[in-house]
Amino acid sequence: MQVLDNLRLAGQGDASDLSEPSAIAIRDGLIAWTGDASDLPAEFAAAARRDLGGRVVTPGLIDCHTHVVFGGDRAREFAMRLEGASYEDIARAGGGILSSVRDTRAAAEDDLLAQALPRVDALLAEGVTTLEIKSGYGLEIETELKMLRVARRIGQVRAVTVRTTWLAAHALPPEYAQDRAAYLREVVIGGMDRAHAEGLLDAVDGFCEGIAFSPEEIAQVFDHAASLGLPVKLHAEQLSDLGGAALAARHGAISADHLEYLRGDGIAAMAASGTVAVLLPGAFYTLHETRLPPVAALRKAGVPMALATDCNPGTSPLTSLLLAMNMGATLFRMTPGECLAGVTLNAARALGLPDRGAIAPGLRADLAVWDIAHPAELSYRIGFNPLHARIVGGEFV
Ligand code: DI6
Ligand code: FE
Repeated sequence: MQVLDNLRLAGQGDASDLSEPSAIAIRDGLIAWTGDASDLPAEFAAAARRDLGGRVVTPGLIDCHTHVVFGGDRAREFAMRLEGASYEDIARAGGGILSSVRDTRAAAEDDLLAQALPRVDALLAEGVTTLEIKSGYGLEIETELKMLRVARRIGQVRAVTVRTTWLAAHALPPEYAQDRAAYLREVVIGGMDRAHAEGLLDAVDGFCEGIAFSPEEIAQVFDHAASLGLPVKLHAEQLSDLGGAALAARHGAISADHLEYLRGDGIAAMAASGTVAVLLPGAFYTLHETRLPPVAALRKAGVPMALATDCNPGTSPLTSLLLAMNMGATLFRMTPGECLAGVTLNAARALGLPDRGAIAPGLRADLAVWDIAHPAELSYRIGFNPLHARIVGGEFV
């Protein structure tokens, strides 16, 4: 039991709100009470107290969409794109995702972990306490499972909750170039069964795009996920509009992600199903995308919006969730309050985690303590990290 004292709460509703000096009582890793210290219930009177010096406290940040486990890098491809090659050109020529697949297949499990940890540490250094990690650079069962094991090990060697997502439907590997149906059946669906049986899965994702999988193919993947009781989410409308978000919504998806090419029918479907829109400005920026996700229309329709890094070697080599917030504001015109909700409450919803993402009794005591005067500073600054401390399950780390 402990009491954090002399702090100001942000991140509940609009980030422009900042509470009067308050206290948080923590018991068994959960938030037990918050309020004015003079009202502290007697049951916490004997608890150890920690004075936070008037600092701002938010929920621990949640990066709800990453591909942070992968082998190698794609700096050469970055140079090719600057010389004019498009992301799709490179993918169709066997580069892109497939180049990371070669490096990920070749890496030993320990090596893959060693390559991922510096990226993870950069995220944690900015207050991340929950991290989603997708498979999808194996495209064969053993390597997909290896990625998921590495992801789960990250949650053991670092103080962070890791949620793992099956993304075998990320690209078609060359060995199945002549038989897409067999890839879906044997690797995407067969491997999902294996990963689920080994307890390695929290959700199922797919890449619905011309260079990846069609809505009909994704529907098969989603039906199988549903038969295993796994929630689904989708990379949708990133490069074109195939109706992926509406498909995801029809399957009760917890999120649809990217969404630059999303239109009104998809927005209405997401609003009706409560699907979170996960916006990924790092990919928008890296790809020199000019089509903006329809933020104003999502806002108007009441679709919850989250922000994430999409940390991946190709389209978003981004390991800063604070920079994703800044980009959400500056590039996508989200308000600072929406950006903060996007990496806390709505990111928790995008992962199907009702036990976190806000500061309220009964929720996990995952918190971030900041050296800032106002929560909007988290979105306003560029390349500056004001984190004072990270608290995970009630423990300072
Ligand atoms: N969309 C993305 O932005 C990443 N995956 C996806 O489906 C890109 C992955 C990569 O290029 O390695
Ligand atoms: Fe992604």
